[in-house]
Amino acid sequence: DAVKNKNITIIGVPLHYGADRKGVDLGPDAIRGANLHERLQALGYSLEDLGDLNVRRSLQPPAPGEKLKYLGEIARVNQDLCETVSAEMGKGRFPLVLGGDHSIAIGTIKGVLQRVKRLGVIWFDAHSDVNTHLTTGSGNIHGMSLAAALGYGHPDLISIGGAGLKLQPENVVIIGARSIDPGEREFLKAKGIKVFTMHDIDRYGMKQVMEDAMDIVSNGTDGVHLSLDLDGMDPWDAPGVGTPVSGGMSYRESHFAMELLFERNLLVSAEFVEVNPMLDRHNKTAVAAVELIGSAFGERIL
Ligand code: HAR
Ligand code: MN
Ligand code: MN
Ligand code: MN
Repeated sequence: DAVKNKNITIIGVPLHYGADRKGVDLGPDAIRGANLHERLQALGYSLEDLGDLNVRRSLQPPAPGEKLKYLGEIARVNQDLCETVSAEMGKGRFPLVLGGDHSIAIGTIKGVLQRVKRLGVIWFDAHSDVNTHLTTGSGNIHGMSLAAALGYGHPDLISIGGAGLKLQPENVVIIGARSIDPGEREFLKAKGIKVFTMHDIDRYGMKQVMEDAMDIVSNGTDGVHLSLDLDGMDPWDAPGVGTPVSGGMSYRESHFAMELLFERNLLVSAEFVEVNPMLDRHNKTAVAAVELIGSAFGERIL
């Protein structure tokens, strides 16, 4: 079967400071509670769950207008995550990271980069997360994580995992975008990052989009990381997210994308982020996350 690495390490990161909104810190347990372990074990994977990284509670709220809210704690948690991911990959294991807000992609990607220098990334998201402290409107670091992984943004974010460790823009694709800020649009253009917007998915269909995306991220790389923000899905199917945007990928489109990803056997690591059970009904978004994980790891209808 396609995925060679049958040894998965689950790492929970109960961080909400990057979204500056409570509830997404409950994401890791909401996902575990949707039978993540059973689902992966049924596919023949051997799991180790490290539990959750430590995140400080009840920090002082940021000053009004702050452009890097909770920078200190976010940088500290991401450094810890980076080291944990890198150590697990060093043992030959596949890191499966559960968020938490999307700022944790900085730590995950930096940790993977320590092991796979030429890394491709598929960024599944309604947003492009390429703001910096200079372009952000909200000051929320979850909107800056892809820029930081590319080497742009505050020194305390881009230095995580070691100076000079970064993604190359030609090895990154964004899929499902439909909410991009003016500063982000300029950034994406200037760096030449390929974005498959919802318009492209409408126009070409998910099969073509995924084939093109996988060609790009696998060209000249030694592995691919999947960073999946649940708000990439349509809020109808994934209502428990902090920044829902209508007009997203359907349940079937997102499943199909995961199934195609499994067939190509490109992944070396993955993260599922922005699940907020406090905004949900019946844990629907965590259930969707586990179903997507199932498809990405080889589940088939028949
Ligand atoms: N672009 C906006 C900002 O930077 C919104 C970011 C949205 N949130 C996320 N990221 N969930 O994907 O504040
Ligand atoms: Mn995101
Ligand atoms: Mn998003
Ligand atoms: Mn390339």
